[in-house]
Amino acid sequence: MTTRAETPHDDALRDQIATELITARERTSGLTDCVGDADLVRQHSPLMSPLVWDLAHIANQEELWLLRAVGGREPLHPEIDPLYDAFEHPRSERPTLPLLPPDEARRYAHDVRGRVLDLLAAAPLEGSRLVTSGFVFGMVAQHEQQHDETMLITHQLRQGAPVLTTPRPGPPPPDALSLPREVLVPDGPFTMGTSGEPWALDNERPAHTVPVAPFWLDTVPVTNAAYTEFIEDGGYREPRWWTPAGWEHRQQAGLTAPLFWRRDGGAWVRTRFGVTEPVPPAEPVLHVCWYEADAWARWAGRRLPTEAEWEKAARHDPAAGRSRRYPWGDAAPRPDQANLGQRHLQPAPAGSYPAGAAPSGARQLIGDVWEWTASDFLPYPGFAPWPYREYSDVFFGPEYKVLRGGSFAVSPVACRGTFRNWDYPVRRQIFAGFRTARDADGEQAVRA
Ligand code: AVJ
Ligand code: FE
Repeated sequence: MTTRAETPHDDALRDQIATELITARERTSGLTDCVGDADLVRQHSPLMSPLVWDLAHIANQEELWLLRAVGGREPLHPEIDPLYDAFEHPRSERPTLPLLPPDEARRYAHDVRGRVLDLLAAAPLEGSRLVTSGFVFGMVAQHEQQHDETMLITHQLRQGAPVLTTPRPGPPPPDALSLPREVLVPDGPFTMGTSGEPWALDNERPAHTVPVAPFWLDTVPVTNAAYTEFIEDGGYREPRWWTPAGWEHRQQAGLTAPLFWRRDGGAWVRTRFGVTEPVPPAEPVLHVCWYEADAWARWAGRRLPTEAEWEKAARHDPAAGRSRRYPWGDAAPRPDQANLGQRHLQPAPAGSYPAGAAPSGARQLIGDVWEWTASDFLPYPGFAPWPYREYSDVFFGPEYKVLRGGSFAVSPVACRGTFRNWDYPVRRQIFAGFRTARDADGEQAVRA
């Protein structure tokens, strides 16, 4: 036999790739078909691209990586490549570019996708590193889902009547109010990062052993109720809780509460996707920057966990002595384990998803809110940029802080215990909250 063997495994992989691409496109369509053309081309915030830019950028990346790099095809519209290169034009200037109008952007995305599904039926999934295990197809599906989260952030910043609705998460389990405040993660090295996860991105690689001293970690993310105590205690007026850079930013930006919060009489209300309602006390706090998370932790006598601590809590199985894909094991997330994929437009109450708990008892490490860590975004020992430098390599350095765990807006395909996100410490529009830690020095856990 000289032709490529069609194994059942190969068929299953092609089906999985097609499902992930189709799932991503349904979400993209949902986020762009729910508003009119004026809302698609408008810049809702200087921090964000117009939605129509994300739409054509998604298609352009898919064309570059799948039709051109894998399929060897000629460009469909070579003249538009520079418009959708994220490094040629910062977000703030994208509205001034001669972008494809909404109907043309949709047609471009549709044309690319039709050709990609044809290619997928025939392309080899071995023979080069790019296609092995379907990596580059998985990378493109993750890329579209990452931009879907970006577009959801644009929706959050958009003014006007609500256009998105999803069911709210259910109530938390009965034990949510009696959970210990913190859980112990015992002393010892663990395997951080991965060398075997087929669709892991370059910054998650390679697997390496990291020593981690014992520490206590919050069982659940910090809630709105706990965050409000800091506000009411004058936390925003006390320089001692803030780093010098954090205090300077707090002053200069006039921070007094999380983004999208406002006082209404004696109570806090917040606006989410066009709906204003009282701040729900049991929900993990969202839309705080790294400086606010860090200040809250110091006020509470604690600190943010390092990235290695976070990953050990989320992946290390002390019974088997190895790192797993998720807090609950290696199997893909079920809806009762994690709030992912924009099933809800909000985090679930703290203490939800007991079936998704880590061995330590920590809950909601995956899903609900991105969690700020203490760590700068740096390459792991042995890191090699792949398949393009602009994904991670050009961002490494102390100006970015790492976020872990994914939010309600993150798709399962772009979420795992090794996944690393990063942003500037001043950013608040992202779906980020935090939990805190402290060194373990032999005494008992602090009770709730
Ligand atoms: C990993 C979320 C920081 O949106 O800037 C999308 C993902 N990279 N297109 C970003 C990404 C290229 C990236 N983050
Ligand atoms: Fe992108």
